[in-house]
Amino acid sequence: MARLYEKLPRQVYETAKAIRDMRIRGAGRIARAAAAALREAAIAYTGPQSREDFYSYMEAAAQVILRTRPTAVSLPNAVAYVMIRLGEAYEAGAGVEELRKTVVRAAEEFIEYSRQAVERIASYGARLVEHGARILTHCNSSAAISVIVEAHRSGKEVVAYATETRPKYQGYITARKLREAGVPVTLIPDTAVRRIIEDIDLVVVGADAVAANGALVNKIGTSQIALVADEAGKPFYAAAESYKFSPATLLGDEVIIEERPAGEVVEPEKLAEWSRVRVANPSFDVTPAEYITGIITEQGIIPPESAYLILRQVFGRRVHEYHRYTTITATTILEEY
Ligand code: RI2
Repeated sequence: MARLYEKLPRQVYETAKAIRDMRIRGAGRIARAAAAALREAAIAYTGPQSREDFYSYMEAAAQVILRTRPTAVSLPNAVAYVMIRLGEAYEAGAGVEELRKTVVRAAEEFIEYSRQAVERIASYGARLVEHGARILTHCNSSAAISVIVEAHRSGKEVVAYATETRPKYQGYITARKLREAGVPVTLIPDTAVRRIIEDIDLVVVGADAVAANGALVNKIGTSQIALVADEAGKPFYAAAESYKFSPATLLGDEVIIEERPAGEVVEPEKLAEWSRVRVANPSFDVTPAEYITGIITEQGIIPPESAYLILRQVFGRRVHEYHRYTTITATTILEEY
């Protein structure tokens, strides 16, 4: 495998590193970047004009992209979308040029689908929002932001609350984005959610993965917000494209929760001072279906219990093939290249 890795173009490693270091982040963006990296790899292929070589080269590229972050299932789903189509063309006997075109076409199809999915989510989600609504969001989700911005664009005079989202403060990005779109926004510490929940009409967050039982895996702190919303009787929605639903959970697997470096929680240059303290940095948590009012997908707004139906409809007979790519991500993370 090492020999094949050497032949991969630089862009593949750069994308993988950027995903791992969270310079490319957000489940949807990661997925689109993964598909784009596979497209670039296919275009850049200069190896022997043999179908077998091209196929193993693309498998190697897929592996590098997959071994970056384990939780957002949109990553293996995007890779699988492309690689399954490559596999089918390969089985049908296609030559290198045809295989290359198949990869480029599939990657572009996925990217286009993903963009349109976020637009549809914006439009479905905005219908849930009443005039003058006060909306709380957490972390930085382009799907959740799209709902808030679309409600604002349609003249509903919404206001937003964004949590800071320790430890990496992605809530700052959200607050700026909402402000740039003209939405009045209040930035709050994560710890202030229960204090301000009475001022909120609904919560809309994103998703890194949705399990077959309707549980939501999203940025750490999401489940606390869901509990607080439940206690206060406020609706709690997740905005999730269908490729954020986890086919592996149909087969009984759990979603792996990424543990990130301690240097994101305490100042990295002061890590030595903390050497006698274990610092935990789980990046995601799980919100059970019972705390979720609905999931806004590009196919409509569904109760969380219908996650199973979305999975059956989207992945159907290909569930085992998708599962293979999820397993690679889950078992082999954060390796150095
Ligand atoms: P969109 C992010 O993960 C957040 O947890 C966010 O809710 C989710 O991805 C979905 O984001 P991270 O990459 O796809 O910041 O909606 O760890 O943009």
